[in-house]
Amino acid sequence: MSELTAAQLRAKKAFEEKDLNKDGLVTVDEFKEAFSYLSPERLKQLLEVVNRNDDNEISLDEFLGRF
Ligand SMILES: [Ca+2]
Ligand SMILES: [Ca+2]
Repeated sequence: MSELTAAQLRAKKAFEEKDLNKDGLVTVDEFKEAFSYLSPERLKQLLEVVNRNDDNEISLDEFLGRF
């Protein structure tokens, strides 16, 4: 991976906080846990944007792609 910008580094930190079991992937369940304050519809929309390859996990690359 190329050099990360400051914003990406912050995002990486946020990603690692959401990755509860520290396996390097944020599963849909972990994602829902992290964004439990969002409504179910909003969560679903956000997931569709972030999880671009439509598996049930969000990789760091997918997460950083948002920034
Ligand atoms: Ca995980
Ligand atoms: Ca994915």
